[in-house]
Amino acid sequence: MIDKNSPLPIYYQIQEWIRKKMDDGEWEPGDMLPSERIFAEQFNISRMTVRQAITELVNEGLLRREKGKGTFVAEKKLEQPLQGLTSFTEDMKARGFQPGNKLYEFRVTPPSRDVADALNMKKTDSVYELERVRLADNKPMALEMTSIHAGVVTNLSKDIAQSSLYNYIEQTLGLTIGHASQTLESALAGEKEAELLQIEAGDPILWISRKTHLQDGTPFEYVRSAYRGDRYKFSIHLPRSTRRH
Ligand code: 16G
Repeated sequence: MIDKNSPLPIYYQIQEWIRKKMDDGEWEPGDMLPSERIFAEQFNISRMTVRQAITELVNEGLLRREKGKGTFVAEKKLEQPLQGLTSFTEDMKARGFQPGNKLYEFRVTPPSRDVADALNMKKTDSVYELERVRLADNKPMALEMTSIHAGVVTNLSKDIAQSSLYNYIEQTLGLTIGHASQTLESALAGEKEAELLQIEAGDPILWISRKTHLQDGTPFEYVRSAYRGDRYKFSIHLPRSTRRH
């Protein structure tokens, strides 16, 4: 298993051993790893070496540490393509997960200056403010803070906010969603994100901001979402741009 005469560093050999256990399905997402002490005794190596091996796999997202509990095999990350304007509900259904929602906030207010700018609103207009934790098979995936132009998307209710917003907009209101622009930035979870996403403060998250328009160009939605860094990876197709001479 571990060859102390090999030119490969021992921590690396331990990592390969752990990876193999996971590849072979012997260790599955959610399984707890033996403690550092047991590892060290089993392989007759120092705990520091074990810690180094594990820390790198935690940083890669293959393992996760839970304070006071131990180290666990992490869930596989969900790969989300960034092209195509889809809704959370559609994305989860397409993957065979049961989409869910926890609605923490639902109110109608005048828009903040940012939202008014983003959605071309007057100060006297109204906006629906929603705060939702989006779930896949009951597990929190993302926290969404959504502002919806109340003059465009009318009669929104708590019930609707607890299911699919895009479905309501398209099927019930008969509007056509056209395009969106998005930005992504990495960050560390603060207390609020950590609590709602069931992670630790300081864990990695990805903030996505989206502004969405109807087909006629009217902006109707401005959303800031915090995605769990350990549950998501984003993919994008990159056609070679036409070269300029
Ligand atoms: C996605 C969108 C969000 C939209 C929601 C509608 C991103 C970053 N966000 O989560 O802008 O409001 O879908 O989902 O992709 P729903 O129809 O399930 O409510």
